[in-house]
Amino acid sequence: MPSSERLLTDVHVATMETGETPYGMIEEAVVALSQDRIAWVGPRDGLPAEYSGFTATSLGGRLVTPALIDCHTHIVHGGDRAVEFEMRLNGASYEEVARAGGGIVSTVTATRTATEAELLETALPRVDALLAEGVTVLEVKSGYGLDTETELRMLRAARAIADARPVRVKTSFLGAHAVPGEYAGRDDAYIDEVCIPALRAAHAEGLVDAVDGFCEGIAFQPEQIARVFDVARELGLPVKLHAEQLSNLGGAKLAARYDALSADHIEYLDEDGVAAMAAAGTVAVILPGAFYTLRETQRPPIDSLRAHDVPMALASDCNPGSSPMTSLLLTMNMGCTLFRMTPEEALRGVTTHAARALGLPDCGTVAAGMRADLAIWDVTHPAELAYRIGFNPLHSRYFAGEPC
Ligand code: DI6
Ligand code: FE
Repeated sequence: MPSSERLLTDVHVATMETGETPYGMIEEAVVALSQDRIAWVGPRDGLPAEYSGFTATSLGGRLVTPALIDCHTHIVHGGDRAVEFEMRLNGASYEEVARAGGGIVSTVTATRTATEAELLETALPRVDALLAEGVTVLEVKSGYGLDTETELRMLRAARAIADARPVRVKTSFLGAHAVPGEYAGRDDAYIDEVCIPALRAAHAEGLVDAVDGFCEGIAFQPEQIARVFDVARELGLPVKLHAEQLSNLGGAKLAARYDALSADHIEYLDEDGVAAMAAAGTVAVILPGAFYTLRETQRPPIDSLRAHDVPMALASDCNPGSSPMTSLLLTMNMGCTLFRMTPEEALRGVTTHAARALGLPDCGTVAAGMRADLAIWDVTHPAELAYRIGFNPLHSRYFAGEPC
């Protein structure tokens, strides 16, 4: 019998509130949930009388954290690129892979031929892998359609994830991801004739929560992204940007000029870009899965981001080409081991700062008034979440106040 008023007792809570204790930790705590919200959290001895009649569940000394948030994914797409991965490891050159129809083009072709139901069905096992590690909010991008019809179909499939599973979905329109074959050499025309009209159509259908782009030599130039961002601004949509992943085109600065929610990847970000992000309150989304898969060697400027107090989020970047990864726990481990983030930064990166990268004020910490989205873990210290490799200590998840 579901109860909408619950007490979680015998827990330690990493609230992720900033204050005196690392992780905002409260030992020997109680969390009171009312409907889909957190009503109260604090030390067991301080529980106000009004909550003492709530239905109590003892969690046996387990750790409670905010539920995890994956703030950058391309989880909806057709096909995969395992054969291309194998070809490359058997010595095929980039050209040979491309001639065999590999690369991003193969994912665009597979996505264009998939129905909405197929896009949903193939995304769900990947979504389930994330949920099994305590995720309750998932960002999903379009960007493998590159025509209006397919971009909208991807976004509809993304929205459908939230009907199929207990998870919240935030969508980002990524029409400016790559130039499709039929527009080769005519990237400006693609932006004007396809990307911007598709954005307007997707927005009119209520399918867009934010607008993203890929600012890179192999994708789009800052002035082309700016044209898309102008339309986002006109439509009242926040922006984010794949910036400085392979080179420095000043994408993060451009994003900051548009008060972007986030600039993502940013391996090649310079000090100027960091300062611009700090001034605009733009979150740095760190994506170690792509760094690892591409065997990149340039690391994102973590020390400089820290020095400028730029909030750092961590995300899976789940995509079939550069990050076929569906684990935020592994992402946290990679953030620590590859980039020297601390375990506390890593946990903040998939909770508080991930919420901020999505413009969500109602999740990412365990505090009164926030959504009752929680992860319960079989660990004694929160550093264990980032420390282990390939081990999932999730005990249970609460989504909108209900265990699941
Ligand atoms: N950056 C990436 O690493 C991926 N997209 C992006 O904007 C690559 C996408 C792919 O290869 O399918
Ligand atoms: Fe990405």
